[in-house]
Amino acid sequence: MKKDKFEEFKKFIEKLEGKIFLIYHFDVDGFCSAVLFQHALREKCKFVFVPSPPALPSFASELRKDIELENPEAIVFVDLQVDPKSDSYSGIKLKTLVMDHHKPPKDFDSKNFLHINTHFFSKKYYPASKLVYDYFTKAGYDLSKYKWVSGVGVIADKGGEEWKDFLDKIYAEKPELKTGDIYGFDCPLGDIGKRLSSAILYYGRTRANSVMDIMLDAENPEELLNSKDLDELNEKMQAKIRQSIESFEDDSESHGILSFCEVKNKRLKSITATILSMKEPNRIFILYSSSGGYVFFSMRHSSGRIDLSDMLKKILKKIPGSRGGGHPGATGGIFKKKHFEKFKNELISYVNKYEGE
Ligand SMILES: [Mn+2]
Repeated sequence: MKKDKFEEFKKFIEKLEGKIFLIYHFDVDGFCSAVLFQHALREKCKFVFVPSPPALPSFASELRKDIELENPEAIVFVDLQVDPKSDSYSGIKLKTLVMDHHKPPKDFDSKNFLHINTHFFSKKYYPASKLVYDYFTKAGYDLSKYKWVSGVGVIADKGGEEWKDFLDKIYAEKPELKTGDIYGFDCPLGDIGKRLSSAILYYGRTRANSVMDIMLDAENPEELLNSKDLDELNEKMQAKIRQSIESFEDDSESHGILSFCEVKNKRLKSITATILSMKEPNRIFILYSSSGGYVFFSMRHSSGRIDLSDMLKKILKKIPGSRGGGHPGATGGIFKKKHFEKFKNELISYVNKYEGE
């Protein structure tokens, strides 16, 4: 089997029909991946969109109930890491496809389970919306009209610098988008990402379909750039994000290059951590919230000096019942609240050791 598993993908897609559960990472890249997937197959499949956080203990049981109720033909995960042999997924026997770019601990193929991950065939940082776009295009599905959706996902997931050539193709077709910092956030495609991420934050997981509908309906980037609704939401959320960043100054606790801060609005964790980390790339920001006896955290670090994904893997091994993962510069996860001090101390000693080297 070739590592890109493209032939297996093609076969899987050819056979796909009927009702499909499309489970996507609840961020802009995840949304864009799901939208592209549906545009490619909307003639023959009916999609049920399920937004997913990267880690939530109740999610698998929720999913099982939904499967029983809706009886889908297959399940597709985009921009998410799923282990079919894990306790939370065991018992789900449906045909499953995973298309992801989060660093997997191992490969997960089995009889009904196809796991495509960019880490198995590319050294590049490869956002999921680019992976979905590339595979469908290579398989002969015409997504050229929605190339810009992939561009939005690539930029929002901080992959713009890696994929300049791809973005240049979008700019060649749509020169009106080529203004500002064209591979970064301050450009029209970046603006769409910001607006969508505000809408995602505003509606939350329970009303995620409101955002999904806006995106599925958009035939071109102008519709999203000129939308008054998105504008209003964006203003509202940007004000809240500014507040959250201001309160970080008062509420945070620092140890060396590590800064911990509990956030009041749990939805703002990851965006606040991202913005703080862009301002101070050498620090590591851990923003967290707690509920139901669990701590949920987002961790960010932009300088690239420490690989957060490697660090987290080592630390979470020592914390029973914890889950998490992500990319070198951005991770998230969950553990029991009673382990908070241990989590903090493990991080401090890991970083101290690392800095000592
Ligand atoms: Mn992603």
